[in-house]
Amino acid sequence: MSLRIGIVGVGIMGSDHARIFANDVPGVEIASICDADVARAKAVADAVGARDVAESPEALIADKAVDAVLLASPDATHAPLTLACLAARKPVLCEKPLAPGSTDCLEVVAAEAKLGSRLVQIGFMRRYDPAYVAMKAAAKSGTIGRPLMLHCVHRNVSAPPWFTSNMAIANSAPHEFDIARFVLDSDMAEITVFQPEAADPQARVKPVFMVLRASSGQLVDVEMNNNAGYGYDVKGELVGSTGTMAMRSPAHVETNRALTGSIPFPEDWRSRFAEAYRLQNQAWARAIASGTFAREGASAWDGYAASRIAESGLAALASGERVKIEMGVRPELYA
Ligand code: ISE
Repeated sequence: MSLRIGIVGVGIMGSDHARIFANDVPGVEIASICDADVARAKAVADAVGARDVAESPEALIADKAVDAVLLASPDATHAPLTLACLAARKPVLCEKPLAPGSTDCLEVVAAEAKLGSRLVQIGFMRRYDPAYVAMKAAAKSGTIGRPLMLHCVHRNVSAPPWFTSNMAIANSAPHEFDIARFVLDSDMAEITVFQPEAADPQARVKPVFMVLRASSGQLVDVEMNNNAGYGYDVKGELVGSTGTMAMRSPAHVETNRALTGSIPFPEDWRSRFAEAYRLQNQAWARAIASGTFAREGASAWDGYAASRIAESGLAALASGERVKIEMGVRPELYA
């Protein structure tokens, strides 16, 4: 019997997840879709052959014909709807962030720990990207010696109108915060945040440059630029004591003409990390079908940790000082 998935929110992310589940994840069917825009929900449901359009997220989560839930609704709804999935004992893949604030993340962590079963996975899909997986393996195996530094660059073409300067740290950079913890297998102890004084003082969203010290002693630097202009460009380089490992962005073509060679940049994350999303969604569905959870995926605790780092980064930006990242006590469930 197919795993019946309900999708809450079919905006840019939810509709892409619907496409991935419909085309690239064997053994699942999209049973129900819900969106505040009912017309959009119906259009996506028709496109992917979903049986139902639910009246509300709560109705979708309660639907006995829905076995598991993907949340791609607005950020502020992630934690309460994840709690509703836990109450219904339904596995949930919640798009990042788990919550805009770490306190709400901890509420989810506490609820899942009380349940005593891992039902929550957070959509930090870069953990499935082959480049970061290779970096993590190199860090663990000693292929490039002792890991010392991780250089990260995360550039978007342009920030949408609703995007604020703080969201560079709170919404975009959590991908780097999580992937640094994943690759180095370490929490982050401190963060310092800089902004280029040369940036346009009128700019709504300015670039930020962050330096983090990992609890295991490495340094991580992150350039976050939501208005790079030229393309969607994510880079990563792990520096070890005897070598380095750098990410190569996947490109299918290089065009040479008129004395020029060019390799196109993707417009956004959906194509750049298409393989990561596909692998993440396949692993999530496979784990549920086998009655386990995707150990390599991001847990609710990982969602909390990324949020704590983001909050500390915002405090560091405001103060201009280095900020210690204070973490709560990690429940045994996430050991
Ligand atoms: C955005 O906030 C995301 O979460 C996307 O996954 C990421 O790729 C994008 O660069 C961020 O701005």
